[in-house]
Amino acid sequence: MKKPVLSVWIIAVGVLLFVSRAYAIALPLQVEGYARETPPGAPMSAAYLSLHNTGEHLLLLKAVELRGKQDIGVDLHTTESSDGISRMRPLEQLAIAAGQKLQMAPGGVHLMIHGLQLREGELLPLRLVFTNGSSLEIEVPVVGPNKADKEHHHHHG
Ligand SMILES: [Cu+2]
Repeated sequence: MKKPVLSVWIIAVGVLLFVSRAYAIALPLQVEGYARETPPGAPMSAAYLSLHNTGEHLLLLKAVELRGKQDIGVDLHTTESSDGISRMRPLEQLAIAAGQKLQMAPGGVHLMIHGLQLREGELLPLRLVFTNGSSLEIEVPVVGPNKADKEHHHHHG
């Protein structure tokens, strides 16, 4: 009895692997963004992405990694205010609905980068990991504080 059950599982896992790999090749996501230069003496900085899901399925971003530096933490945060005080809260995952363009912004959803000094002009190599097993590698520019503000206003203008 056990052998047939096991072989069915192997086939099922094989099919799943094939499907997720095929899906990864055509991840329908347009990403833009920037990171802010780390202020002098600050232990962390933030990055903001715009994620446009051009596909027909919900995408769940579950992790962001800094490529080549696994000891550096990149956290998904959201900002909540209660009693006039805003606090950052970690997000387990970030949902991007089909057709939705999710815009991270100061005071909202953002990426928090710990343990790395970001300098204006650098490129930050990130890997976005999704719950369906696919991932996307991107690079975002590091901008200085004045430029980041201009960029922010530009997106909303
Ligand atoms: Cu944060």
